[in-house]
Amino acid sequence: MFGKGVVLLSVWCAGVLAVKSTWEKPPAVIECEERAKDEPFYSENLTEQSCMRTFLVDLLETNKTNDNDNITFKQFEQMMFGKQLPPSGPRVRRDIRVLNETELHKLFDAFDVLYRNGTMASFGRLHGTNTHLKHHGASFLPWHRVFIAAFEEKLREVDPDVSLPYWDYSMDYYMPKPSMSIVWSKCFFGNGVGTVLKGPFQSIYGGFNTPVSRDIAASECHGLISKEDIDELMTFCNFADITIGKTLYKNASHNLEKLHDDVHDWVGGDMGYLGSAAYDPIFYMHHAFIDYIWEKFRSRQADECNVDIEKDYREPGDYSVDPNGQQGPNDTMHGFEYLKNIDGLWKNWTTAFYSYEDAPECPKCGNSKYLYCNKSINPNRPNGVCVPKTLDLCVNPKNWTYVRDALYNQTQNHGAKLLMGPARLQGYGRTRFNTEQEGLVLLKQEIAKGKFGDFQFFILNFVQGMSGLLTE
Ligand SMILES: *[C@@H]1O[C@H](CO)[C@@H](O)[C@H](O)[C@H]1NC(C)=O
Ligand SMILES: *[C@@H]1O[C@H](CO)[C@@H](O)[C@H](O)[C@H]1NC(C)=O
Ligand SMILES: *[C@@H]1O[C@H](CO)[C@@H](O)[C@H](O)[C@H]1NC(C)=O
Ligand SMILES: *[C@@H]1O[C@H](CO)[C@@H](O)[C@H](O)[C@H]1NC(C)=O
Ligand SMILES: *[C@@H]1O[C@H](CO)[C@@H](O)[C@H](O)[C@H]1NC(C)=O
Ligand SMILES: *[C@@H]1O[C@H](CO)[C@@H](O)[C@H](O)[C@H]1NC(C)=O
Ligand SMILES: *[C@@H]1O[C@H](CO)[C@@H](O)[C@H](O)[C@H]1NC(C)=O
Ligand SMILES: *[C@@H]1O[C@H](CO)[C@@H](O)[C@H](O)[C@H]1NC(C)=O
Ligand SMILES: *[C@@H]1O[C@H](CO)[C@@H](O)[C@H](O)[C@H]1NC(C)=O
Ligand SMILES: *[C@@H]1O[C@H](CO)[C@@H](O)[C@H](O)[C@H]1NC(C)=O
Ligand SMILES: *[C@@H]1O[C@H](CO)[C@@H](O)[C@H](O)[C@H]1NC(C)=O
Ligand SMILES: [Cu+2]
Repeated sequence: MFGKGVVLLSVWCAGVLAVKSTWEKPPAVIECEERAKDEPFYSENLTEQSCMRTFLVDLLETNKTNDNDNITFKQFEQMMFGKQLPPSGPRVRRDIRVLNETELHKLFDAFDVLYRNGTMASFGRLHGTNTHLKHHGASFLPWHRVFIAAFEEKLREVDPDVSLPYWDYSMDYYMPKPSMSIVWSKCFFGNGVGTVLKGPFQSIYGGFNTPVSRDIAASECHGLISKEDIDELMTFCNFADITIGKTLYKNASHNLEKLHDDVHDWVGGDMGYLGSAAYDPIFYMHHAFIDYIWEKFRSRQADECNVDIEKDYREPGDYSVDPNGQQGPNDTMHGFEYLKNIDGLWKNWTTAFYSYEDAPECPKCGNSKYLYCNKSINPNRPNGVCVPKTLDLCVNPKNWTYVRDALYNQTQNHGAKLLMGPARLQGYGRTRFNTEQEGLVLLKQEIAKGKFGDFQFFILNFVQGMSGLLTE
């Protein structure tokens, strides 16, 4: 199942479906259940449900990379991205709530261009293809570091003033209800439940032939990353201490990939599946924060642990859960074949390419009008942690009028010069159909093909379980 492209990020705890176990289980489901037994929060019932769900989503498959995607990623090799200074110069990444209005608008405009000219879909497909080459193992951190830096470079081709912000959800964590955070307003990510119809990322299509959707805070199994989680990571010294090897999610509390999976599943919808996650712009801001945490870890490794951070990797034979993962240090980096996995550990990514501004802290909170300090909001909140305002405090948001299907052919966005995309067929550059309804039709066609065999009775539940993806 690992090579198939779509895997629910956290395997053991998706428990949305009510299932009766009277079918003959396919080998992939049995294998998934076996693996789950090694996990710290093992629950037989939940595992059966979530392995089944994973299996069904696998059958739907998202699209594999195509020729156009290959051209897109070849460009990074041509510019020797990583080996030479980035064409658009160094950049600083900050929490998204610290950006001023102009900066936010420039960011959203750049996303819009990359969406309309097909770049976002190329990235979404690369991420969702051969997922075993960069998940559940040692290459997870270095691969995603390069992937989002490459995406950021594309944003900067549209507008050189833009850099990729991070979303520090360890602030949202201490809100009474993190789902009420300002990020879920029109000022930032837009609505957190159902099809994304509000805010700057409205009406874009995701990996399942449906508009991007979310289902935040739907399950108690998945949470955001807390300051305590981060503090625990910082007690370790080696790459192997915080990454996954042969065994899935061992030592979960100090495993950065597992913690990251939980955030994907907490957001839900497209973000909950490897095949579709990178179609939701939140993906990039989530991963920028994971990369930020990793960078803090690396600083500590160098300063306090005396570790050579360009060489410290996992041990041979213990690179990834999937034995075919090709996640060794010298294996090529998927999609960026001119690089090796270990090249993602070069120091100069964060010296020559990008650097991080520290996350906002009390009392100033980065001068953000969306963050504040109030100790009484949650007595468990560690000192110095800012509290995001609630989503009702997004005042006078811009009336976003992005026309996602508009032909892409203008100099716009604050005068930035744009490359002109190729003439586009309807839906070109996306994996997409036009409407959610058509997506549902596709799913039903797949079901009708009998792919699900003995599992037909299960499908209704499955479709309901997918409601975040298929209906508002
Ligand atoms: C697991 O499912 C069985 C059958 O539905 C039920 O009797 C049992 O209580 C469940 N166990 C847990 C821990 O939920
Ligand atoms: C794109 O490149 C990958 C490997 O980089 C290859 O497996 C795939 O066949 C290529 N796709 C096309 C359509 O050429
Ligand atoms: C970054 O460091 C690596 C390894 O030392 C080197 O090969 C690469 O060219 C460097 N990149 C830049 C932009 O200097
Ligand atoms: C927003 O930040 C940019 C720098 O990125 C600055 O040039 C601009 O003046 C700021 N705008 C406002 C309204 O503060
Ligand atoms: C889990 O971590 C503890 C220390 O925190 C260590 O003693 C133990 O060996 C680790 N287990 C695995 C399987 O890595
Ligand atoms: C990777 O390649 C380097 C240099 O070619 C070599 O020194 C190292 O032993 C290799 N590592 C592994 C695990 O093969
Ligand atoms: C701080 O939070 C508490 C509890 O939510 C609230 O009652 C109080 O008004 C807040 N204080 C300020 C200055 O916002
Ligand atoms: C937002 O813009 C649309 C299209 O320009 C317009 O129809 C609508 O009335 C506007 N809404 C508000 C609240 O200004
Ligand atoms: C695209 O832009 C070019 C140059 O600005 C212009 O000549 C052409 O008519 C435009 N095409 C469309 C479909 O707008
Ligand atoms: C889309 O725009 C980006 C940024 O300008 C550019 O790098 C890319 O080549 C464009 N893609 C297409 C298909 O035109
Ligand atoms: C994959 O792409 C083809 C066209 O290249 C399209 O017809 C098909 O619907 C796509 N499948 C998915 C699942 O997006
Ligand atoms: Cu990923």
